[in-house]
Amino acid sequence: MKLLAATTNQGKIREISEILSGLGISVVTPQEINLTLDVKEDGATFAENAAVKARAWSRAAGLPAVADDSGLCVDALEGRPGVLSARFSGPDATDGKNIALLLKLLKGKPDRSARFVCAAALAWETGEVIVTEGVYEGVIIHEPRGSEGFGYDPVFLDPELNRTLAEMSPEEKNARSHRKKALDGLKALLVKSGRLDS
Ligand code: ITT
Repeated sequence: MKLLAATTNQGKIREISEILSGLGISVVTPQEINLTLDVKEDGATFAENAAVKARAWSRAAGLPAVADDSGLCVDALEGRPGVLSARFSGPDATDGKNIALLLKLLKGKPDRSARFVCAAALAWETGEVIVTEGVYEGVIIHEPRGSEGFGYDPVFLDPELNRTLAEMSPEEKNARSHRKKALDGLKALLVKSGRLDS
């Protein structure tokens, strides 16, 4: 089965490819097939945005496509940045600016609990789409730690391991992350429907 990783985020591409490896699925990237697409993400939920992205990329590529819409939901910020995580600090957002804004908004707030949410959508060229979700609970620390991963990883601490996601190897993050849980859900649905061998 040939599957397009329907994302422009290199961090996601690395993780999706690694998590889906060994299943007899050949993951191709937009770069590899010379495809660019700007999909409007104006859904209110991760699931809606993931489905819109998966359908659009699948149609454009003529291939089944897996899209990921994900983000960080912080309790003390009423769930923000949520679906706006990528552009939290504005149109010129970078991971560094997003983290700086997050730490500024949390200054003096005792509740540092947060979760990463990932909706994974798999769309076929027919427009059929399935969506699953995964959640990773953690806390936001006061200073970035570690250099692995991407996005908010340096400030997201796994309380059980007492390490940030940026202090974990890719294998460690991919064994427990919100993305891993969402993609495992997709795999299970594919096996159940007979589209993938278990
Ligand atoms: P695509 O839409 O092309 O997939 P994007 O980065 O714009 O790329 P999203 O709209 O889903 O994707 O935004 C997700 C953002 O949430 C991402 O840019 C990070 O800031 C954050 N994020 C999601 N998963 C993360 C993870 O595993 N580690 C750190 N930050 C993450």
